[in-house]
Amino acid sequence: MNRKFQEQDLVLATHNTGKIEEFKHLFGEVNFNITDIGQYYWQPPEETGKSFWENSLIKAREATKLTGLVSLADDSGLCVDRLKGAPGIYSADWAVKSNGSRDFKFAIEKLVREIEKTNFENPCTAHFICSLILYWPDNHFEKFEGKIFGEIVWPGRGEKGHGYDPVFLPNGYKETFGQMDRWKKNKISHRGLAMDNLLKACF
Ligand code: ITT
Repeated sequence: MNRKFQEQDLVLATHNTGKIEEFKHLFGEVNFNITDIGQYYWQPPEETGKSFWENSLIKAREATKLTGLVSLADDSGLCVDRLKGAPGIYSADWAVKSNGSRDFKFAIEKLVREIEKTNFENPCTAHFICSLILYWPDNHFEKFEGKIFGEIVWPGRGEKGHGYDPVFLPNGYKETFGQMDRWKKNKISHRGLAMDNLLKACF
């Protein structure tokens, strides 16, 4: 039996504005407060886990410790079959430039370079994963996952979304996530699917 969320406040344990907008849209109208962790003095913890689950748990636990609130954390990434699942849990790291800033054009260029080294044949299959943890102050947590399968296409298409969206074409669609209406993406995406499971189980 999953624990139900019955509190007045929920904190989103992420700095990623793309994720925050998607979460708020997925929750829709709610009768509790949704707070961004940016309102606190939040030093994002080192993501030292070996899996999406472990990293999501690290972020959720730290956010709850800091705020005293139930937190929702997301660890997600893109897994390319040709690259044995890379960038995977390192998806955000691939965007970090030598000056420390994040640039997803740079990450996508690296992704394409790595794929081109593999003498791939189309389609270049890949999936996005989202691992969510809902974490309570008494250390109880519930976990949920969503995956969406598709392929990598380049050059990237579309200006919408965030991260690797322009190069991800979900199976059964003609538009990349970068071209798709963002709320349409949100319904079918790894995050949308994981949130669907979470909402049914805990809300
Ligand atoms: P937080 O840890 O603060 O949540 P982050 O961006 O560092 O933010 P992750 O460690 O989970 O988040 O890294 C996930 C990366 O995977 C993210 O930065 C994107 O590059 C990519 N990613 C995840 N979901 C995505 C989506 O819906 N569309 C495009 N790229 C996505």
